Amino acid sequence: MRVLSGIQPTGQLHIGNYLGAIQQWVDLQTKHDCFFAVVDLHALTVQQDPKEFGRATMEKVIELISAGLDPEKCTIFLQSHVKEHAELAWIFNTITPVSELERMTQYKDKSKKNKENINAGLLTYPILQAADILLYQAQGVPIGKDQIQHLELTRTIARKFNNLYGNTFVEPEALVLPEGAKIMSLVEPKKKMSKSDGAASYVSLFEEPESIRKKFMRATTDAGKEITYNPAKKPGVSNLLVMYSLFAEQSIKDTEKQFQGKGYAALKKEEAELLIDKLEPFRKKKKELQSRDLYLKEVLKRGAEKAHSVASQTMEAVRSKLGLLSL
Ligand code: AQP
Repeated sequence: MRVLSGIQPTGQLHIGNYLGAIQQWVDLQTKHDCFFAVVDLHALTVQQDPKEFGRATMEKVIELISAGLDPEKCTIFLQSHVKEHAELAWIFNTITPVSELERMTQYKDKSKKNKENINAGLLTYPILQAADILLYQAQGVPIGKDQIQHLELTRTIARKFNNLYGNTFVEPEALVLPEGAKIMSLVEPKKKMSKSDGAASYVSLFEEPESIRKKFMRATTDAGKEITYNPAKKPGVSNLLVMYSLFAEQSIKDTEKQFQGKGYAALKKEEAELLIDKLEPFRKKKKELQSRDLYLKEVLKRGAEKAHSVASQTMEAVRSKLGLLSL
């Protein structure tokens, strides 16, 4: 199976990103032909400081490798290194109704949050995402729950192009985990954990131990004392239980049993220590990679070449289907 997924370079890689998406990537890379992109063009929908942007992009590559991606087992590349992404996105712009884009939840949320910069890119973001995926003829796209609506639109775009111009694209399936696909904010546990919602709401994958302890101890919990899984009535405790069970690799039921009769404070304390322990190898690996500039550049060069060789073939087929002349 061909697999593709991506992550933005800006902001912190948090445990929501990890449990919903990256952990799947690490697992899939040993079984499938995987392409993972740092989607730097997507991040430009928010204005970036050019000096900081390059640094953040390289840091995201470092973080993905630190979290378990192995450049020998999968293709890691930057979206902007493969020009076909922008080219195919333009073609898809011409077959996607604006009304479909306007009903995307992410567009509505982000335009509410960024009232002073509702740019066209924010609206057409899912079209570029469709191009990212369809260029590689990916059958599987490992994502968190928040991205399912965009993946549906990608499938619609693939079908529409195929109907209009003849069979060209594979219709991809979303690979969404049964648990962890939507980790909630530590502050507002009815909202998803999000890097743009303030540092107290998420734990970074590379967070220092003291800060992990503080964030868990301050996490919002619910009325009552009992530690039971009930997302509707106890969203805060349920979110803590989900995260604990995923990091401890045990069921939610067993986790409930483990904390039976103990209070919320005990759960928070033990959860913080569990995460400190589990995230330690990531922190170590990140420090080690930070000085390996040449190696990282080589990884990206190889990744760009491999990605381009697949993307250019798809684009050639698209150009020919559309009647765009070649030289
Ligand atoms: N809370 C989450 N739970 C599970 N999965 C999540 N993902 C994001 N948040 C959660 C998944 O992580 C992958 C990469 O995400 P992204 O870089 O595209 O960023 P995002 O989805 O926009 O993540 P944020 O933190 O919510 O960013 P902002 O604040 O900018 O909107 C995706 O597969 C995503 O589903």
